[in-house]
Amino acid sequence: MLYPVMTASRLVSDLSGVWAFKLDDGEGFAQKWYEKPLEGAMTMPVPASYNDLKEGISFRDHYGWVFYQREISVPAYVRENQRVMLRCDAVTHHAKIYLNGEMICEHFGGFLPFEVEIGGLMKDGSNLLTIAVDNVIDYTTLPVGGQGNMMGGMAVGGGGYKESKKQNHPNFDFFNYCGITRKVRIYTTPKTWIADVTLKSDVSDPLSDAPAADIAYCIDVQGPEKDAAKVIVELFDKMGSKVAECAGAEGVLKVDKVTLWQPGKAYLYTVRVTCGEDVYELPYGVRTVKVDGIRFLINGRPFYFKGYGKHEDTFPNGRGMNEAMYVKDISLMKWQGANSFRCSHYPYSEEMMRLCDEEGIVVVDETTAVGINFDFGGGANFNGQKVKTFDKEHGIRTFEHHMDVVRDLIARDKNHACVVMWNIANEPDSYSEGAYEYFKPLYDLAKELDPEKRPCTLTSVQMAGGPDTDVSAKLSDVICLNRYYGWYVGGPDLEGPELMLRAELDAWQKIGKPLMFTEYGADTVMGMHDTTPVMYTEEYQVDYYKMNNAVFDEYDFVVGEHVWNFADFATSQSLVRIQGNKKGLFTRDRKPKLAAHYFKDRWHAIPDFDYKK
Ligand code: GCB
Repeated sequence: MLYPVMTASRLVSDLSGVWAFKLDDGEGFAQKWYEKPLEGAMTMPVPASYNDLKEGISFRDHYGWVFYQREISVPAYVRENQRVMLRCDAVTHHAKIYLNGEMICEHFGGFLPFEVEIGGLMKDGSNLLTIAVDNVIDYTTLPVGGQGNMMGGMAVGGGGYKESKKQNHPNFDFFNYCGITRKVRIYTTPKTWIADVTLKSDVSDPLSDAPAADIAYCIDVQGPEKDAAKVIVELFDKMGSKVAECAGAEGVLKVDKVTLWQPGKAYLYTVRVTCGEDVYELPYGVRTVKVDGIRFLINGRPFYFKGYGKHEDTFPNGRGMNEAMYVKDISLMKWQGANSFRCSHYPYSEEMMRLCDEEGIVVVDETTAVGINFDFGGGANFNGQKVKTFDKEHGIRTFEHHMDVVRDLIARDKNHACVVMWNIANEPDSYSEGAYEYFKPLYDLAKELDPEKRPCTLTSVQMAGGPDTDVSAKLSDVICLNRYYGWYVGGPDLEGPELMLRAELDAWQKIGKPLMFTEYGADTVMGMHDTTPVMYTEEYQVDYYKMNNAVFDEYDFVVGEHVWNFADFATSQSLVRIQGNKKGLFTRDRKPKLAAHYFKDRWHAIPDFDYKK
């Protein structure tokens, strides 16, 4: 799906601002709140997660629906002459959209965009727009919700506890922030319009000084004149000079001397598509990505991933988009000598992806598939009894939606130079009966839909064991491990875990694929110090990382290290979470812990390319 931009033929109107808002008391749909102005509404900014914006635990942990509302209008002459679209970039997790009391659209999944045509449905003057949002998660949704607290296993007397009200139980370790978390926009196009642009570059010899590139394109045109409309595609360099042009809905832009998009040294061309009356423009970086033996090649050279698993998590926005923090985070990454991050555990905003293209940050792009694992919480997460994740009768029921998420993610992000790999799922049950059958079609779909055929992976949980039990060994192009040797495994001992880590790497080495660590980390409370590095102190975090990194450095097939996490973040309350997950190198407000300085030294000494021979 194309990102909405203003061009010579398209208008964009941003509906960000303060909307009317009300928590559903259970009567919202029965009383048709969407038909008239919300009574007794409170104020709520869009975009933002609502949870931290008003006080009280019952507000923060509200279970179920909420209603957002505002008036919209579009001049009649625009509606007569153009298609008028309402686009939501992300509504978490389930949305129903009403215009003047009629439901016009429903969408499942909280982290990808959707849109609906509204021009023909609008009346002159003011129109009442209501967006109802549901935050309920269960074993049919992504992310997955369970029926008990996955980290509650340590609570004493858990057996006697009965919940007093319905609540969500995330089967994952981040706060279930919800609401209209990204922008809502109205945009227009001519009646015959450019519906999609797909680009794929072939670079003759990316290692030469002046490589040539063939950029193959495919333009999807829709509307009454789609067969007659003439398509022209032009390519402009950074200075605005035209470097190639081609006619037709499919073709190849030939560039004799291409400037490649490089990690840390981005270069973006502009692709301008003209089709009849419609004009669409997008930034585009030319680069290659390939797995070759135990190497991960970008532009033909062995790349080493230095960076983080992250979250879209700031105060008080929650998961709400925060462009100032995006810019700050990338500045901190560069300060630290990092070159990459993973969109754990859901697709990030389109604004962040565009920024990474612009800043030369390498991204591992992830679906919303987190929590597909019924062993979390000691396996008692589902109704207090042990159920196998892929049990035909009682198991997970996410597959169809998971396929849709892969489809929509690739449709949204396929043209981004920053994206070098797709992550199909985080810490799923990749080691039980049924795992291969569940995951194989998802990998196949990603490969089929991605014009670039980027590498695919899943980030594997410690419980998955090694290559003999984990389906990643067969399915993933790059083995991605989430491992906590010296924290959940063996902490505070670092010597035994070191041996275990080495033993695991010895086993993976035999399968001949590149491997990276997509998570490793230790909870650390900022300001907690000791001469003996005990757990939770800043000293322990540094020692933990030194041990793990020294082992990574011994293995040529280890092609990257993504720490867990870039910054402290909000999660569900539990005995092992001290006002959030504290594994950040930075605090939630982006102050560096000792380990941030340690990594700054380490990463500035590690080159982006050719670190391992
Ligand atoms: C994991 C998860 C991540 C958690 C992390 C932790 O394995 O993938 O979502 O936050 O561990 O800190 O326990």
